[in-house]
Amino acid sequence: MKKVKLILIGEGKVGKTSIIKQFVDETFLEEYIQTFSNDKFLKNIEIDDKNNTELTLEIWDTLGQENSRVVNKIFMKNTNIGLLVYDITNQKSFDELDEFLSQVDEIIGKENIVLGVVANKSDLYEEKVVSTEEGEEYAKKINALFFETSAKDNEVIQNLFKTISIEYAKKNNLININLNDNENLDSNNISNKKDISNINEETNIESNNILKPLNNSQSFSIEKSEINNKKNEEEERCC
Ligand SMILES: Nc1nc2c(ncn2[C@@H]2O[C@H](COP(=O)(O)OP(=O)(O)O)[C@@H](O)[C@H]2O)c(=O)[nH]1
Ligand SMILES: [Mg+2]
Repeated sequence: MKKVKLILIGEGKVGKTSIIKQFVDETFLEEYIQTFSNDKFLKNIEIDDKNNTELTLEIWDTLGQENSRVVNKIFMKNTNIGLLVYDITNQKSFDELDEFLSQVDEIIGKENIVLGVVANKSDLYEEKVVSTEEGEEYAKKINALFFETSAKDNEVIQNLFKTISIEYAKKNNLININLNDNENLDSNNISNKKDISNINEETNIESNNILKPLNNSQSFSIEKSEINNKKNEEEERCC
């Protein structure tokens, strides 16, 4: 099976280890445990349900030395998929993504990697300082997909890994997705945008969360009304 190297990059404490843990073990830890070992996690992911096509994701977690260029050089080598993670309650973590991106560009070359921008801790919406629009705009600028996630609540985590893997597979011609058989579309003529939106719809249906692609169907977040509903439910329960 094809092995694909995926790395999570971003400031310390934005939730990189938590995102991996939620995806791999479906667990979440409240307390912060600094990552000391350069852990690698393997997980198979289905990218084409109809043809049972799978990839093996080799997910690399940082050493907890996110700002060391020397460490990052080894860490980033031969990466296929890069997730730039920030914390929506921490402006600095968002502002620093550009520095991480420039390292990616230096070491791998932006054009050789599939990129995602991940706005984590969406459950802390009341303390949000980086707006969804800012995150989306940045993702668009650097040609990356955008995801708003909560490792704590397992929101958009499964969708994140699946969508980015499909994007990788498409860019590397590993799959030829033609979801609407009736339209008899020539896959070579499908515009990138249309193709991606179809995939997003499919992934959304499978997910337990209510997910709506935002602009151009290239980004994912929980609908605001869904968050408000949750808030109301909590308020009803508590008082
Ligand atoms: N509320 C909330 N806290 C989170 C979330 N993700 C991570 N955390 C917390 O943020 C802290 C740092 O997380 P960690 O995964 O260790 O960050 P890393 O340094 O980027 O690997 C820990 O205390 C986590 O419990 C999230 O989605 N929501
Ligand atoms: Mg960590």
